[in-house]
Amino acid sequence: MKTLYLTLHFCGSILFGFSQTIELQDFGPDFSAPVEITNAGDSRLFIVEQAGIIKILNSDGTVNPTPFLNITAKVGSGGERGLLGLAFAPDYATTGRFYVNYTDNTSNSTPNTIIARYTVSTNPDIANDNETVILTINQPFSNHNGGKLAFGPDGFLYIGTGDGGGSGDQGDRAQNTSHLLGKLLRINVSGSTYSIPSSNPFSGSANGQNDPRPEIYAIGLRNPWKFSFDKTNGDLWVADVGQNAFEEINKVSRSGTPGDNYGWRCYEGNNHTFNLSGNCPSGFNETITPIAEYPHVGNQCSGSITGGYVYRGTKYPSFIGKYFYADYCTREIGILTYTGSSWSMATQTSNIVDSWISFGEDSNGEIYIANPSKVYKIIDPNLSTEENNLFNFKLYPNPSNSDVALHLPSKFDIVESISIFNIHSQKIKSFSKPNKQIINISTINYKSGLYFIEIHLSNSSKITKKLIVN
Ligand SMILES: [Ca+2]
Ligand SMILES: [Ca+2]
Repeated sequence: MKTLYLTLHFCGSILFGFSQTIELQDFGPDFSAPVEITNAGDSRLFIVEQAGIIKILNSDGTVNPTPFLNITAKVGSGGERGLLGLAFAPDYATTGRFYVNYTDNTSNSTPNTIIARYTVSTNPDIANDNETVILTINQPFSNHNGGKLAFGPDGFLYIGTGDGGGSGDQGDRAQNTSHLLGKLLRINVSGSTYSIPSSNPFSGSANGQNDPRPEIYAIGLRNPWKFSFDKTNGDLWVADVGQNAFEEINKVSRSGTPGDNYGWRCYEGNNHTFNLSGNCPSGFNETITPIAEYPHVGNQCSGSITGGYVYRGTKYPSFIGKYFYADYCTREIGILTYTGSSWSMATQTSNIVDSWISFGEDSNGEIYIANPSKVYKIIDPNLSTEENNLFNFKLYPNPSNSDVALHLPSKFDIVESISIFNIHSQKIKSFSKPNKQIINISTINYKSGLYFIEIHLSNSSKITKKLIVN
């Protein structure tokens, strides 16, 4: 039984003056430390349990009795260790290949991070057991193991590594290009093992012990938990867990520029100096400036960000183009909303009940979130009731007799175009870049019935409103 779990109100955007409300819909049975949720291009969700099990959660909320994969015998789990990442190859439908990221069981304190390939069996719900190890990275400490895997729009496998751990990146690894730790790696796994994309920043490295590692794509990460690609435009969103002061969210267009420097351990967040000794660049302006940050408040577990996704689903128009994130420590869920020139941050500050570990996206772009034992679907409870209030766009009178007024927000320059469709999806009127806040539309020649008004915004989101003509 699906139950509505809790309601969060976001009162954030000054520009629009709207309040975004979300609800969490309990989805599926209990899980044991679900640390990743992803899909293979169909209706199933794959739930990664930290101990080393991948379960299939079907769209009806049932879980297959036999796990998709069980590698608990190889995985060392506990704290920040475990089976942490899962990504299906872009050509999974034909190759059956998928990739996992886990810490092995050789040591609790200095394990190895293993990136490995598996394949699906002839049964689409069960994987083969045989493993091909792609990459091994020794961990100097048990924590900060990164763990996220995702294929970029370029078809390459991106791997988020933490700085290896300890505290304060005492090994100064994140800025050291001869280490794979503290990096975003990018490799081509379309062959039998892996190869280096020629556009990687150190693709021509001799790859000796003190040379830059050619697998590196970007540097300066502390513990990216997690990163994702925008399904629509390929933007790369990286949430990096902070040390003592700031949590940060980075966005780079179209997966960024090879060699991007995210700043750690020199800087946290937006130009907060942490430690300028060692391998630092000459200034903060040589690093990626986060698009959002928030400070820690209090002492113990005062901030630990969990990065999510830009919503690109279809069910909840008011979510489109917004970035969802959460925090394991403050137990909040947050949303970044593009305001036309920057991203405004809004978080819930009360009545939050859980330590949010991971987000997930299904093949339709709907998004999910997990606490240590449950997976929830994020939904907009106002979808059916708020059609005349989304972002304060108002339509009146509705139903209309001879004309209707479309009342845009004061910053109407975010509107790219407005189109009116009849019930047969035929466009009967459209105009672009409105030059005034209130637009009067004559409906005198419209047949009686239902119409749809689509408003396209400059952040690529679309709002659809129903209009009834008498
Ligand atoms: Ca580590
Ligand atoms: Ca940073």
